[in-house]
Formats: sequence, structure tokens, C-alpha cells
Amino acid sequence: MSRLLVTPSVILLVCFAVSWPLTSCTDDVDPLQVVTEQHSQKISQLESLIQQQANKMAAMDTLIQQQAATISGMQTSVQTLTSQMALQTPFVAFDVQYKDDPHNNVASHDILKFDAISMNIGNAYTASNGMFQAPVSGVYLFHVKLTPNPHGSIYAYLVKEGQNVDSVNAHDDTGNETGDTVRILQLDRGERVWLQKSSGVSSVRGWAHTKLAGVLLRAT
Ligand SMILES: [Ca+2]
Repeated sequence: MSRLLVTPSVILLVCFAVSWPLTSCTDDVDPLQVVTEQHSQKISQLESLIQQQANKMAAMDTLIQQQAATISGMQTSVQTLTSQMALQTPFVAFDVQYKDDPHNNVASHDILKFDAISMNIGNAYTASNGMFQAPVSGVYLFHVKLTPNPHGSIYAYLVKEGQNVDSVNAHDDTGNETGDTVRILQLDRGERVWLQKSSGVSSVRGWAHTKLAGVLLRAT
């Protein structure tokens, strides 16, 4: 067996061999530090992203508040319009006369049942009974025109639910005389108005010489 000679040169060689890897390690980048730096960068990126998202959310909060204020204003407008619509007067108007001229056989106390309906918006006038019936409570304006056959005399009443509220008459001395009246009545919903002959000749002029018309001025 050969004996290993531990000489100074051998010791030096061994020390160099052992220490070489250690000294070379001190010059390399530490992997843990690399990972730490990568994580640090990622955390910074995430923090930046979170800040951006926070800014966006703050902007959205502001936008939502603005939208909420807008919606609140619109709700107020809708409520105002709804209230106005509830008070808005519906469209009711009628204008009726006789088809034939002259129109005969109008007996005393007869309700004049006009059969030529030139307008009946709201269908509040019924030709079969000659009555206007208020579809809503309100203030209504009525116009009556009454023309007897030439040289006759005729009297009639505007009647509201059995009560005379206005009169119209014509005494035709010249052959072309007409009686007429305008009356404004406040009616409850469902109340009826009609034109009823009182006395006089049984023949009246047709066309627009004898007519009844009415219009709702305002619902109440
Ligand atoms: Ca006269």
C-alpha cells in the first residue's frame, strides 16, 4: 500500500478544490432573491391594478349617484304627469239634428230624438232616446236651436234629470225665425240632459235649423 504524503502542496491543492465551488457561488445570483424580486414586481403590478380598479369603482360610484339623481328626477316628472293626466279633461262632444226637413209628428212633451249624428265623440248622446248622458262629472256647454215650420210657434225646454234648466221658443211671424239658447251646466257623472217639447206646432224644420249640441268644457 502506498502511503499518501501529506505535504503542504497537497494541503493547498485540497483546500483549493474544496473552496472553489464556494467562492464561485458568491458571484452567482441568489435564486431566492430572484423569486423574491419577481414576487415583489408582481405585487407591485397587482397593487397598481387594484388601485386602477379602485379608481374605476369610485368613478362608477359617482356615475351611479348621478344616474340615481336622474332617475329620481324622472320619477318626480312621471308622478307630475300622471297627476296632470288624471285631471286632464276627456274629449266629449256631440252635435245632432234631424235627417228629414221638415220633421213631423213632434208631440207636446216629446223628447226630441235627433237622428242625424254629425258628431258624437265619447258616445254620450243616444239617438234612440234623445238623451245625452255625462260620461264624467264636469262642466258642460249645451247649444239648442229650434225652428218651427213656417208661421208656427213652438216651445221647448232643456231638461236635466227631469228638471227644466233652460227654455227655447220661436214664434215665426216672418217665415224664417229661430229660437236658440246656450246653457252651461255642471253635471255629475251619469246625469242626463235632453231637449223636450212643451207645446206648439208638431212640425219643425230639419237640417241645422233644429239641433242640439254639447261639449265637455272641463272635468271636475
Ligand atoms: Ca217672431
